[in-house]
Amino acid sequence: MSTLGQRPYRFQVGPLATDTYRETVQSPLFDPDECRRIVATLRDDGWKVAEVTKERGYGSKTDAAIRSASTQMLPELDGWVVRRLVDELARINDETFRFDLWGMPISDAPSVIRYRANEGGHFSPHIDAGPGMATRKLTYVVQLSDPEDYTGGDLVVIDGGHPASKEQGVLTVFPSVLSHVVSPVIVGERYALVGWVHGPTPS
Ligand SMILES: O=C(O)CCC(=O)C(=O)O
Repeated sequence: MSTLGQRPYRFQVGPLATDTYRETVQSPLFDPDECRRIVATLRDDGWKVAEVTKERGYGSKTDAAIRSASTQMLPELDGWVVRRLVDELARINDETFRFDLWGMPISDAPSVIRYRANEGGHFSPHIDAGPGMATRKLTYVVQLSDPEDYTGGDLVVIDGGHPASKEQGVLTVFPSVLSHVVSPVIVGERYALVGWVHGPTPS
């Protein structure tokens, strides 16, 4: 018997759930027509420059060398898009990750990210969880663009997992602690629906 804090603690032999930290799960979520409908709800004047977290997680800043993209929150957070997304994320979490989750805070609500070739659209390698965003557990990305509409713009989960499908409407989910990158868009533009599911404890 050992103690951790005040509690008696016994080391246990048992399965460790660490494998789920290296998974990337993909699943078709919307058909091409639905993807076009989602993009059509976005406001032309709704785009903001997408930011990156400052060193040590306190606040955010723009830095086009790290990330060049525009973002806007989904205009409808209580409609069919989010309902379908939430149902599928819950199913995937129950089946694969089994993280303790409490949901999506409004400050991290589903947003559409736009990467344009003529703006050098990309996102350098990064992780989504850490200081200032410690309760992010799962990152999700839905490809809203037809892959014929752009070249480059590949989402690659570097630290484990599989390369993300570029197929329109496919949802990719992975633990927010995994490092990932969006390669530069060379031609055209790419839209992706991106967000995070949070849990009660820091990652
Ligand atoms: O656009 C993507 O595919 C991923 C975006 C991303 O990595 C992020 O917002 O953290």
